[in-house]
Amino acid sequence: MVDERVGAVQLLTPEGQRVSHPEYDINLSDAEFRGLYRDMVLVRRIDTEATALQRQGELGLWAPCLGQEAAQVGSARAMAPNDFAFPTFREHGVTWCRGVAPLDMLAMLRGVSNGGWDPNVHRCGPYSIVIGAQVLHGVGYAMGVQFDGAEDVAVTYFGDGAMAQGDVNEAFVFAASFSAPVVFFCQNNQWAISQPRDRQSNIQIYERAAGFGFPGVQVDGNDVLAVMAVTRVALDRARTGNGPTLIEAFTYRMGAHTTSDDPTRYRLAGELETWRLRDPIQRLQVYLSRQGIADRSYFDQIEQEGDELAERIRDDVRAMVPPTPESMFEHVYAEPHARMDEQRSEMLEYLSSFEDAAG
Ligand SMILES: Cc1ncc(C[n+]2csc(CCOP(=O)(O)OP(=O)(O)O)c2C)c(N)n1
Ligand SMILES: [Mg+2]
Repeated sequence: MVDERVGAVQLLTPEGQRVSHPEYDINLSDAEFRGLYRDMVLVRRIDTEATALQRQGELGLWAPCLGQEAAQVGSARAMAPNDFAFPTFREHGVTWCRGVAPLDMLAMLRGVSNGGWDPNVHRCGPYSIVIGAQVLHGVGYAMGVQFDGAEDVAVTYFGDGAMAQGDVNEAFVFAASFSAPVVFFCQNNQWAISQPRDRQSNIQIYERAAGFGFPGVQVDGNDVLAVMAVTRVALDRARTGNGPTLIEAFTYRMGAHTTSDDPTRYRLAGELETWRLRDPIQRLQVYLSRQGIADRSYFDQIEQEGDELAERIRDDVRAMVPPTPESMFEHVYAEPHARMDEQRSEMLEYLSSFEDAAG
């Protein structure tokens, strides 16, 4: 198999060796380095805990982000507080960095919320299940920012499979034509459910940007430093009026597509083993140890924090209160709406007929 990462921006090798790149670099304080490590470990912990909770019947579904922590944390930590993220259903690392509480990430998948959090508070949209829809939302938002004369940037996330979606390509055309302040962040995790990446594009994903008239860059998506460096440049470019960039983060979905999927039906175990050696957390851990930025006691402390977080999630998820049936009408329109009032009354009347029957 051709190693498609040749040419991808890398600042940290899978062995944890720092390498230089002619165009990209990153300088972080020790605390910032440790922060990236902490983010990735805790995100992995939330993810594995949520997967376990689904298996125990506490969640309807979960889409694991296992293996994609560097792509998500590196890009989201590059964003300014006022920038706006538009995630898919797999971006738990992004929502974590935007300050969304882990319990709120689980709420929609437990069926107790229609979204989970207030997008305006976190500057982060809800999880989008409709493939590619949030890319249009991101571009629309970015065009709005432009009309307002503000300096915020939209970062819209999507997968390799979404590259084949009409919505995504239409969003690219608008962003290019209007020089919209948006960063297109594609996590090429090699699979769209059971469809391999090479079934979706005859050329590498980042190369597609050229046809739309904006730059595309491929980055080692398991290298949190490279991802952060590349995203910072793309954000700057957008913020200074130079339009969109397509970032292809070359990574791997180490888990199943969702908890409803069995990847052993369509991919070889050897592929997973290859990618285990490129684990995004391990390589940063090796680097931090070698540089004396963090030691065993720090790693143990984060492990402990993860255990406590997982325990809290387990307890709190079971205690989540299901919404009342009529709450489904609450966010359909921003303002009160006669049709909604009518439908709500109709439903309440219908439900009360059951109470009568039971009584
Ligand atoms: C418009 C639309 N079509 C199909 C689906 C079913 N579907 C869910 S995930 C998925 C594959 C997505 O692959 P990719 O974009 O690579 O993202 P990944 O799941 O790998 O993160 C598909 C086809 C959907 N949710 N929405
Ligand atoms: Mg994919």
